[in-house]
Amino acid sequence: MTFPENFAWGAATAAYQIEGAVSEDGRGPCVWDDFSARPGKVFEGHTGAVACDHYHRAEEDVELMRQIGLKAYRFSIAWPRVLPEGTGAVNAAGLDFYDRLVDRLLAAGIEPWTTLFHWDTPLALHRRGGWMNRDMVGWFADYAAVVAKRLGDRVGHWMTLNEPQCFIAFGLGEGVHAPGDRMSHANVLAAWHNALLSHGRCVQVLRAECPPTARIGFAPTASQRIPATGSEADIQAARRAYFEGVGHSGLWTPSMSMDPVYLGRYPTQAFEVYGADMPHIGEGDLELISQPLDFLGINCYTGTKVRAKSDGAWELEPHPAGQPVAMLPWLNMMEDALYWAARFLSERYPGLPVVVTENGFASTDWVALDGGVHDPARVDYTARYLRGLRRASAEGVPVAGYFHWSLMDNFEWAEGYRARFGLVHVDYATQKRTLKDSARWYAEVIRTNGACLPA
Ligand code: IFM
Repeated sequence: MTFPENFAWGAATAAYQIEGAVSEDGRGPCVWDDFSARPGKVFEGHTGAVACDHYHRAEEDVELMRQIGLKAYRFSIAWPRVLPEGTGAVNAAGLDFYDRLVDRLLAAGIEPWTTLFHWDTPLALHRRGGWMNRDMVGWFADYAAVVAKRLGDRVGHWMTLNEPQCFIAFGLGEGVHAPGDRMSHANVLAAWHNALLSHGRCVQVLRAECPPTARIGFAPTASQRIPATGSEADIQAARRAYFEGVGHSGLWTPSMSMDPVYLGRYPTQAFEVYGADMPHIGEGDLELISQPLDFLGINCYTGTKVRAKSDGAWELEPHPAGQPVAMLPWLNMMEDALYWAARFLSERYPGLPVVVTENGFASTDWVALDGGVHDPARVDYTARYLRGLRRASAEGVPVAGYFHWSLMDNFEWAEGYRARFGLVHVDYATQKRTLKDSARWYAEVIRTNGACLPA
């Protein structure tokens, strides 16, 4: 059994996590430069100042992608590298960097999939209110236009925002990500609404600036819900928990991001649960947010099982003792997560190809005495998840792509460099790259279009 023809086998990264060179060639500061410089915010004071030095090593990194046989590479553009102040003057050197990257990818036969925003809000805009300021909608649109005018002739796939759940809920509500604010729920929801409006306006700009063949989506994440058993009652319980569980997992409920975007409305449960904290929804807001998209992106890592209760309600099932887990405690190995995510999402938002815009596993890999990097847990985790995705495809869910997070080990936000997600190991002292066993295994998965995965 294989994946569909022309399946986009890829890997993903984000600018702040790999580029480094934060003060070079005119790049302006972003909220993560500021946050990571504050004591106690990031594990052992790590920052993205150097990261994987990808800014200087892009050529070598594209060569690694070619060796793995990637068909597609998802990367993000650093807004403050293109517009150091967030608005106004364009930094030509910053834009040139991405221009060269796109050309290198195309020369290597790898399709560029570009994300416009993966959390590196320009500090200058944060000081003007950032995502709390509705002007962000226009600022983001202007930035998107600059990038699209330059790259739109060669980039075929675009994503507006990556995981608004993290830069809004973690960044503005819980304070554990940049900019580190702890605002009221009402403020967080107002910023959420501004982020969704920015997404919608950005789609309009991309449609205007790019050829009609451009494929546009976004990359939210969600708490996946997995039926505890194959019974119809548990499947229905998981489906309800997934979309109606607003409040139980806040903005992580997929309907909070995807209903406005794909259906042009917030879920009714949001009004019931959040009441007066719901953002002001202006005339035309939901029309703007729900611009038609071309693919249904989802970042999917883990999940929780759900069981139907005898009274017709549903309950989340605690993970059993001994549950397989990655080195980050939130990352439980839930092998059916991709199957159920693809199935539930395409039921609720039909008609769009499903693209797994991120999925991956965190470990503490090192270079072994034999010179290799042996990461059997990543291979096993990924095989199980991909098997689920292949099953969804076999049952008729239109799956169109999979992007492994990540191409290489990188700056894992508040966790610093201790969690390694890469297919490629990075020695941060020397910047030496080593293909892990998982990279060689993934190369075979790509080569066989998934046929080599266990049944
Ligand atoms: O590293 C992050 C990425 O930036 C967004 N999605 C989840 C990944 C792993 O935590």
